[in-house]
Amino acid sequence: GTGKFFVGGNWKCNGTKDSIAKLVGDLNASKLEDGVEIIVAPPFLYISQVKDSLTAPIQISAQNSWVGKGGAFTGEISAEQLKDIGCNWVILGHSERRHIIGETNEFTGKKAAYALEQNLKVIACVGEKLEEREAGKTFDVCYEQLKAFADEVSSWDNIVIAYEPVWAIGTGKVATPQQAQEVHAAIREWMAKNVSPEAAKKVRIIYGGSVNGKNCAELAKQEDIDGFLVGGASLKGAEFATICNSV
Ligand code: G2H
Repeated sequence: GTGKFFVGGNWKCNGTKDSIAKLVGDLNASKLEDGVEIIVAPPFLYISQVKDSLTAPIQISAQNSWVGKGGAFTGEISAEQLKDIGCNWVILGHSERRHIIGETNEFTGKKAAYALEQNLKVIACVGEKLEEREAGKTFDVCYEQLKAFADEVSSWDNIVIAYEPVWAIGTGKVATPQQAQEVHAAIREWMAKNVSPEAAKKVRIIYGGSVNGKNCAELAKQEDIDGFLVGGASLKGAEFATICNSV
């Protein structure tokens, strides 16, 4: 992609007021290179705390948003509410939402379209499960998930694509740089054919799945890896800074 290298910290359902204060303190004290776009995604409850205490050049993302306008949707948070508290990004289609909560491709695509309409930027996640990889379906699964986004959104300008093979998530089993590059290149090709050559060139495709301070540099060298979405290692300020500075 032609945009800045992009690193996201997905804190998932982790943290307390105290542990988050410590993490933000560590991020504020870290040295982050210029020219990298960085976001962190705290649990909804702590977004305001993080926003009020973060002085490092890091933007804030939510980990999910409701598919439409707010109202009688118990337990949901709307895109409008995220904008209202100054949160400008949202992660959508994370595999934990797809495979644990049961969100479908279509529902996820609609969420992305709505969030973009509300001027949020979207980190759109795709990725295959282990049995899908073993059955040779990696590309097909990713293409189907991409198509569900493409069917709903009118522009990819404010979308970052995250490729996260499910077998590599939180397992310590990172994709090799070659495995990741192969899928990233395929995603870019799909974009060129099905969206536009311009969008394909421009879009940032980031890798997620057991990225850490040790494996990030090799992955970052791959031509089509434009950044990372980091889970476990983003809960440690110094290690997350190392990953942000890996390019
Ligand atoms: C993949 C990633 C962050 P982890 O889900 O989105 O998590 O780095 O813990 O594998």
